[in-house]
Amino acid sequence: MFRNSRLPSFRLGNARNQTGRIVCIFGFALCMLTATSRKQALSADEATVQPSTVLAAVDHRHTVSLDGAWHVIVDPYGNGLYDSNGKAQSAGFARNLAQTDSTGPIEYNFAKSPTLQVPGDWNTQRESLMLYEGPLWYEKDFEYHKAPGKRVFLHIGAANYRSYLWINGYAICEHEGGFTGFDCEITQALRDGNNFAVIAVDSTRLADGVPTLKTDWWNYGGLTREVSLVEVPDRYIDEFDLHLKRGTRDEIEGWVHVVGAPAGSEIKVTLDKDGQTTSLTAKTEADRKAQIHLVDAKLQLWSPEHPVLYRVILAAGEDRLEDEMGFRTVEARGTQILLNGQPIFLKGISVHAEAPYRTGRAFSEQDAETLLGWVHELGGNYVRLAHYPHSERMTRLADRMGILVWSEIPVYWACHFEDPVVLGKAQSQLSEMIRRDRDKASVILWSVANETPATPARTAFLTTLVHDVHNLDSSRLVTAALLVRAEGNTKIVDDPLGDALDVLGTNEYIGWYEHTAADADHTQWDIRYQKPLIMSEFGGGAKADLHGDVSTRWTEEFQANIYEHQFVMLNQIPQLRGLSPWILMDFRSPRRLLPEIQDFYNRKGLISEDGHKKKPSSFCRRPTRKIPSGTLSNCVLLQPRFPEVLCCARLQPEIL
Ligand code: GCB
Repeated sequence: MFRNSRLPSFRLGNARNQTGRIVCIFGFALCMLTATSRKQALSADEATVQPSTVLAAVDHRHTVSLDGAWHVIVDPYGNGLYDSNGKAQSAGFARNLAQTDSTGPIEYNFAKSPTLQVPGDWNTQRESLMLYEGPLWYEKDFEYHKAPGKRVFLHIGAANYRSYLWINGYAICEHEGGFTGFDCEITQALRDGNNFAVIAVDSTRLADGVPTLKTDWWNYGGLTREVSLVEVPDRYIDEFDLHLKRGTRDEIEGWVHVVGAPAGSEIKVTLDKDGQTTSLTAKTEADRKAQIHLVDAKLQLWSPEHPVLYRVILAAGEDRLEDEMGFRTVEARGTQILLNGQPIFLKGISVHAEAPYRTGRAFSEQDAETLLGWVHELGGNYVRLAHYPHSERMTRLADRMGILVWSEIPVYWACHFEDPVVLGKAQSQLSEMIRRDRDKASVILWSVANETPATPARTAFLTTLVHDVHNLDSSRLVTAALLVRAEGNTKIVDDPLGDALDVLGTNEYIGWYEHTAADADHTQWDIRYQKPLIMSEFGGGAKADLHGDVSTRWTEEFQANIYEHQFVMLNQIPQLRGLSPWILMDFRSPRRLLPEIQDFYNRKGLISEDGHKKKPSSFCRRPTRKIPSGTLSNCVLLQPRFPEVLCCARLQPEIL
């Protein structure tokens, strides 16, 4: 998110004094350098800080990667970043100065500092940074020759949590939010030839941040996803929305937005499937958007069984953007979720962006393949990407694999719901998430929150977010994982937010945080909304390979027993339309301190961080050739490709 009020006020050109020397005042130190030591790319007036944006389908554009080794300076007191009032300033390390005889003391040196890999959290790259939360500087030299008439953006896949960006000493933009990608225009600050980028990332948790101070996941800091340069023409497509119109099987509707396009500019949209093309031209209006309505009688619909993707080519003047997209509808009708007009049951699991095998924040294609591969192996057609937007590689792969996605922003637990500034931060992350992933057929649910207390301020805050989603993207469903209250053996879902949601999500931990596993068998659900319900979390912890009887906590047997009883209960919830138990893989959390069992890991994974499959995962994969009689006759085959695999989530008769 970009906040004007907090922009670094420093401009390199502004600080030049009459003798041609640049004077920077930083904290109590005065540093000077000769102006000739750097070739100036901009005059004082030209140097501007622009709001960051999100370029749609940026991963399909021509980019130059800046991934790899970056010099880093750990700056625990924010010495080079904040002034004595804690305000961000540009007069510090951003200038990447080197000591010469004519300068005052320069107390940092990027060139002599060690490196870390980007993408990657800093915590798992250097032992001493495992628990580090604070500012850390990144610097990279790069060569760039900009083609005439092009604009260039610096793309950041994710930087946790606040980041400040400079090119060649010029402040470019500032961003808040650790899990959404953003793009900053750097056209004017670039030089032909040698350049340097400096990015300060501060992972300090903020009471008024999103999320707020306490979370149950590791606060991995740094440039956790890819960094690249993106070149676009002067007029370029920054955003589009193309989706199948509800109630149809062949009508694609939406719009394409072209930055800088005068009204009446032509846009061509082409759909290509194995050489069979359909196209349409449309004209931009005063708002630089062209409305699209394209009919393709032979359109093949995307679904988990047939994840058909089209090549979609958007052409606007000199800009050409090619994407891969599937087309499907999703809607809620009564207590049903309909995919392409047909009822669907979401058989899935929750996943954190924790890297399998190597730990740390997940970012790579291989991470995505392992995590989503396990989801398929468990028989899932759906995944809840908790608790923040995951890497775009995950949603791209979900598109290709046919896995339906719940994607959410980190409005988690006790955010400062009374504070309009916090609302602004949540809104910003929400729109960045939607802008990036609105081209993914796999994403069917936008979640606005997880386990928030049902106060009036919270409900007003989240209702605003729900309306935002409906305004930004009316083609998908809005959900949230709600807390549930209990009276005796009855769980009551009456959170007032339920009014605004399209689909209810509920978390419960019978057998782990409350009661015994067997108590689930007698638990009734009183759901006060006639809407589809997803059991968005349930489960319990086990240390991989620790065995014992079902009453011994932390054993795989104890964990499996929770699942056994949960399915008895779940089978009795008529409006259950999906489940995503907690969680696919063990993940690091600073709240999980029990020695020899947790050691900073939340152990509720069905799989350990090094790939050990615990008992409940085989429970879900238990070969059962025959469908048992009685209540189990309504069980869902979780793995349509291997029909012998059975897991017992009941479908309603009308779905079967
Ligand atoms: C929850 C949270 C999740 C935690 C989980 C747990 O309800 O939504 O973030 O990790 O419980 O393990 O306690």
